[in-house]
Amino acid sequence: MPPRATPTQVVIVGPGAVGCLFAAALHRAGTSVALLDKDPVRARHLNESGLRIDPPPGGAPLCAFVPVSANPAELPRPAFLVLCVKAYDTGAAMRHARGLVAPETTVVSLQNGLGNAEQIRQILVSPALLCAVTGHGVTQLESGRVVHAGNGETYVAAGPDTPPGAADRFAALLEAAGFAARVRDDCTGMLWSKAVVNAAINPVTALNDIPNGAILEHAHLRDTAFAAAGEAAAVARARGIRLAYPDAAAEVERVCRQTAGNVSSMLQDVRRGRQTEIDAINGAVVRAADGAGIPVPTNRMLLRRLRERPAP
Ligand code: KPL
Repeated sequence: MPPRATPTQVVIVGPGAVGCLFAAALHRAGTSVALLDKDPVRARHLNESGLRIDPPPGGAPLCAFVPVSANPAELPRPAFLVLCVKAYDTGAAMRHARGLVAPETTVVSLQNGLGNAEQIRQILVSPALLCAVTGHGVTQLESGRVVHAGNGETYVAAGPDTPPGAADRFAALLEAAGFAARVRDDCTGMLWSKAVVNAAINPVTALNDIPNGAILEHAHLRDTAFAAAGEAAAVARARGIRLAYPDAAAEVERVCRQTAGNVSSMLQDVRRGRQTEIDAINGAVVRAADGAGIPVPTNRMLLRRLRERPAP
């Protein structure tokens, strides 16, 4: 008899919009997956009601009962521990989940913003670490209820501390779950390529309470978004970082069209009165620009205006 295949274990930390989308799709594909939540009450609720992902109009909803726990001791130590939490929660989430990291576990940061890997390295000594970014547009309606409003690619990149083959193995799991996943060889370039787009779309949508596609309908908002992206791209170039596209404004336009109906993650945070990722996105651009002596007035203005919002 052939040896029984060992199930690939994935634990996703954070049942937000992205975490629920990936957990439900991996589960449907037969991958053994569980969710770690920081909130025991919500974890109990998610176990009872399951996850529901509604695709763009016309598609059938994806419903899945994925085990959710707030107690890491109840979960298996997985092959991939995938952080899908907000950038400002990275440290706390990693401290909560650290007991799940076995010698063979690869930690995956599937998050927005810059500086997540650095935060993880402050908590785990020489972790096996993989970075990933996704362009999927997802909106959380309530706990476990997500609208999948726009498709996008997911990129996975090995860093200096990624075990050989881990990026390919993780991308293959995502592909099997129906996601277009590509492996990149340049982690910093990949993270900045996403951050440049987020620096444009997220604050402009958040400040104006509009979906991503509406940026292109108003000349002054489009100009602001393109200026923010152009500045961020100039900072990346000055630091010798290779972006995945030649023209930052054209990339912002492409993502706005691809995720036109989506409410950006930052606007979702603003609508719920929650903290935003502005410091890990435009704040990180401004800090890097200051280090390189590059003017970034639009990023500075967006950062200031988001920070000036009344505290949640
Ligand atoms: O990453 C996103 C976000 O909302 O944070 C985009 C790609 C802009 C989709 O809304």
